[in-house]
Amino acid sequence: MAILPILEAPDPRLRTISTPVEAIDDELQTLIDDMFETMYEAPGIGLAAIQVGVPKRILVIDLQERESDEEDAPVVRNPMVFINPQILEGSEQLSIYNEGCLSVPEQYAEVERPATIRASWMDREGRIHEQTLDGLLATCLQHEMDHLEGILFIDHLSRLKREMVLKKLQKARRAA
Ligand code: GNR
Ligand code: NI
Repeated sequence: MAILPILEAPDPRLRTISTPVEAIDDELQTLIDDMFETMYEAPGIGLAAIQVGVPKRILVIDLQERESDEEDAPVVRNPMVFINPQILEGSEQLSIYNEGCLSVPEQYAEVERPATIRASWMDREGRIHEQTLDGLLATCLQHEMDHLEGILFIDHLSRLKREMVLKKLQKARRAA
């Protein structure tokens, strides 16, 4: 297991269009394990392979939600792997979420996306899934799938807002 370095904007590698996975082999299993370790350590709720420099259509997601609404309730892990995911349908109804991205660290902005999606994907055993997703999982999967096309959440903002976020990111870096 290894924690991999996460690429950050404006790294041009984040603009790569990732290619489909052809075979699920040991090398891929190791990459998936490393992606989970990297995501949990960051910490984040999702990670696309391109964020660690691998242009393949692989995502890991774990919303790490609390068992109850109590502030100190234990967090439950529910690791999900999405290989070659597809969105088959998106609802007309949209939902707004204050999104962040490990590749745009500590910057947040509201993004509007379909509230419910029908998606298909392969898991790490190569089993095919097709499910209707909503809530944070639907938002997160759409955010991760954008990474596969070289798209960042800031691309959904107005040019003015996007440039403000990128400026703040540069400023935070200079201060670090
Ligand atoms: O950790 C993350 N949080 C998050 C919050 C709202 C919407 C999307 C996300 S994904 C992000 C991790 C990340 O950058 N994945 O690509
Ligand atoms: Ni992201």
